[in-house]
Amino acid sequence: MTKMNQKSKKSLESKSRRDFFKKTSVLSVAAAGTLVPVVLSADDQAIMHHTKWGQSWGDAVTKNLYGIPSAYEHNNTRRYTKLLASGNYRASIAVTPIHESEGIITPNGLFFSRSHGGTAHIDPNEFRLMITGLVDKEIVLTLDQLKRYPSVTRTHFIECPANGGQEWRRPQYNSLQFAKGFMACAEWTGVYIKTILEDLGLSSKVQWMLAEGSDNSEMGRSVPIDKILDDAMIVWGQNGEALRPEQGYPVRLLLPGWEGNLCVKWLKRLDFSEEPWFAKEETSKYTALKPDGKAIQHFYANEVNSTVVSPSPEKPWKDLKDGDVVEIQGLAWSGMGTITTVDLSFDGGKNYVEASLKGLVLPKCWTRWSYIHTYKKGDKLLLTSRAMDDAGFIQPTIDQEVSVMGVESIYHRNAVETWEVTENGEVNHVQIRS
Ligand SMILES: Nc1nc2c(c(=O)[nH]1)N[C@H]1C(S)=C(S)[C@@H](COP(=O)(O)O)O[C@H]1N2
Ligand SMILES: [Mo]
Repeated sequence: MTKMNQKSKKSLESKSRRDFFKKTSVLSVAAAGTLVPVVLSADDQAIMHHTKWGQSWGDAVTKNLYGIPSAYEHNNTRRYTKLLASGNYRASIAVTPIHESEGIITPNGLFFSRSHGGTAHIDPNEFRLMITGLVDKEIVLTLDQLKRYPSVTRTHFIECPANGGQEWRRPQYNSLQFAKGFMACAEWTGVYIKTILEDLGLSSKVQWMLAEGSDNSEMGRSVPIDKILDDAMIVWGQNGEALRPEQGYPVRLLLPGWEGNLCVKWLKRLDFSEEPWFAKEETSKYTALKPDGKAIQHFYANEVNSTVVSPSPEKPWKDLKDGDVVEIQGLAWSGMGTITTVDLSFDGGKNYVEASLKGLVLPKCWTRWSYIHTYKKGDKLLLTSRAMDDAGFIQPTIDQEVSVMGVESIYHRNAVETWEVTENGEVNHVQIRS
C-alpha cells in the first residue's frame, strides 16, 4: 500500500467512526434509551460457564462436504399439506417457512415445491431441449450447448397462483407458512429466450410459445410471445448452484412475475405457433370462475401483494415487556413491477402508517419491509399490510376483491390479510369484513 493510500484510508476510518458516534447519540436521544429491543439481564451467569464446544475438537472439514444447517435449526423446514395432494403425495405441494426467512432469498432446500406428478430426476447427459415450430432453424440442444448462450442472473420470486387460495371464504390456516408459503424467491441464472431466438430466427407470424415438461404430468402451457421476447428465461442456476430436482433440474422456464404454474419445470420442448394450445392446465385448471359463471382463462402476472412476517402465528410476541422496541417485518411482491410503498395498519386497515423498504428493492422480486414499533403491554392489535407497485396497483380489501371475483376462484387472491395480536402477544389469522 502506498503512503497516499494509507493516509486516505486512515482519514476515512476516523470519519466513519465520528459519524457512528454522532448517529448513535442522536438516535438514543430520539428513542429515549429504548432503541435496543433486547431482554437485558445483569445476573445471567451463562457467559461464565465453560461450554462443551470450547473444550473439544470441532468436526473435521471432511465431515460435511456439502454443508447442512445447524441441528438446532431442525424446525426450519418445508411442510406439506393434503390440499392439492394425491394420496401418495406425488402430486403435491410443500410450502416455504416464510416466518423463518431472512432477507429476500430462499435457500434452495426450503424453496416451495409443487408438482403434479412427483419430482422427476433427470440425467443431465440424457437431457435434450427441442425447439420447434415457426422458427427458421428447428434445433435439439444438449445441456452443454444450451449453457453456451450468454447468460444472465436475475432475482425473482415464483408464486403458485393458488397461494392463499384457501382463504377466499374464511381464514383456513392459522399459519403464515400454510396461508402464504406457496412462494419463494431466488437468484436465477440462465439465458433469455430472446437470445436463443436471435440465433434461430423467429417467424413474424408467431403469437404463442408452448413450454412442455418431460415429467409424467406432461405439464404444458401456452405463453404469449410478447412475454417471451420481454424477460422469459430458461434457467439452470438457483442461488449459485444447479437447480434442485424439486425446481426442475436441469432446466426450467422462468417467466418473471407470472404465475408459478407457467414456469414449466424439467423442460423438454418449446414450440412456436400462431395459436395457443389449450392444454389441460389452461382449460380445466388455472382458470378463475367468476360470480357470473364465466371463467377467466388466461391469467398471467401475480398481482401486488404483501404479508406481515414477524410477528405471525408462528412468531408470536411472547417475551416482550411494556415499552420494548420491536421491529415489525414483512414481505411485499408484485408480478407487475417494483414495490414502491408498503403501509402498515394497527387497526385492521382503518388507518395506515408508511413502513420502510429494507435492502434491495428489485422488480418482480420479494421486497422486505420494516416498521419500528414500541410495544404496549396488553395492547390488542390488528396488523394489516398493504403494498403498492410502480405499475400503479394497490392491494384491495377483502370486500373489494370478493365484490369483483366472488369466492369460487382458488387463484390470484391478493387482498390484504390481517394478524390479530392478542393482549398476551399471541397471533391469529383473522379476516376483516365490513
Ligand atoms: N413440468 C412441470 N412443471 C411445473 C409443475 C409440474 O408439475 N410439472 N408445477 C407447476 C406449478 S403448479 C408451480 S406453482 C410451479 C412450482 O415451482 P416450484 O416447485 O419450483 O416451487 O412449477 C410449475 N411447473
Ligand atoms: Mo401451482
